[in-house]
Amino acid sequence: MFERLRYLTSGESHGKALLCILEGIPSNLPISASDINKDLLRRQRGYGRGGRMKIESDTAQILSGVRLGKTTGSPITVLIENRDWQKEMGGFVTCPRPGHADLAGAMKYNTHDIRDILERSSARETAVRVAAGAIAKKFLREFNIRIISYVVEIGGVAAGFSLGSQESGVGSQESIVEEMFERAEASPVRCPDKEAEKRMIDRIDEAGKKGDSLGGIFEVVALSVPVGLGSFTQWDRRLNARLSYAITGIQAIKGVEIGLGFEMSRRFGSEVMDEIFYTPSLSLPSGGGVGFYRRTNYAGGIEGGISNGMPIVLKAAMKPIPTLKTPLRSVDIVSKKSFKAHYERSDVCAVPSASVIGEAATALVIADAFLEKFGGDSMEEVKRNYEGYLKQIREF
Ligand code: EPS
Repeated sequence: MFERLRYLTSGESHGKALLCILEGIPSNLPISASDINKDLLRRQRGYGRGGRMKIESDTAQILSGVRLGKTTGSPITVLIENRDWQKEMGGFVTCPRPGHADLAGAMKYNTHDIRDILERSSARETAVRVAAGAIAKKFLREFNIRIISYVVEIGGVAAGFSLGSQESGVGSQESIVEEMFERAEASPVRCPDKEAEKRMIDRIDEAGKKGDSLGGIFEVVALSVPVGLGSFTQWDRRLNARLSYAITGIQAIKGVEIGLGFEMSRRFGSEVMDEIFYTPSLSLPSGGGVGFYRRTNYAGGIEGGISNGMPIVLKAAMKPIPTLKTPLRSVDIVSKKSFKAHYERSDVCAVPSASVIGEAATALVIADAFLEKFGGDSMEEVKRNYEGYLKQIREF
């Protein structure tokens, strides 16, 4: 799936630290810990998070691959310390939570201490994935590509819009997205629709009072992606497949839609294809599709597994967090006796955080596909290759 970028994470939720090694970022990209910390903070915010987020204040330490404020081309190592770490990561756990990795994980790894499983299956790991994503975003920004997100639904409360379901055309989509993103950044639930925001907060409060949890849907948009990333030539080269893989690799994500997604299947073909137009003087911000344009973006910026120069739009559905204060029936793995799973500390809703993680997963895929197409060892080389391609597209 990943052709030019590789990354691995390690670390446990209550272990000493989380760590990530990202390989394949070219040399001479300016990067600092503060570029990463901005996104770490955005991931930690959000209405509905539990007590843990008051304890942690995630900060990145860059351990390798950066010298004098610039990447060297060597693997980049990022470390985030856990404040809430404990020797041996806390006590023995024998009660599996329904919906979590606990029982299947314990059986698979042959342990009767579920702590061995839950410490790594926890979504705490996403902190360091967001760090890797922040570096990918910084790389993409050099080519004016931006990856943004916002929340469109929480616990069945939907915002009054979703770009993936809209019929707006080319230039207007970019400006709509920028405006929605600004409003999302100022919203405690990362929702640009003020009226829906209030109802989402009420719904989270209602769930919190009941000791329950909520999921939701977020949208990620990649702006100014050039035409030509990904390929139809093989199933695993398709950009939509690569994005879906990375997004469903995020803890608790249960579904992905590209563009109009499932809704496409309910309409006539003539209603969901993006018609093609041509104006010689037109130059899109992405440099992609120069002259050619579409007035709609049902495809979500990908046709035949290839970016088509329109904004890439995807939606992801997150299930409610399985760690609940509400007792649920389960069975102790040592005594084999029934009990009711019950936990004191938990998040009620982490959809706003998940949307920031979705940005990171998307950025890593797009940076990888970009490097696959315009690869080089230094930023200067990648830029030269990219400019040569833009010239070819302009003359097409
Ligand atoms: C998580 C459970 C909670 C969350 C945690 C993910 O942690 P704890 O069990 O320590 O209260 O707060 O999320 C994070 C720590 C984070 O950084 O997002 C889980 O079980 O997945």
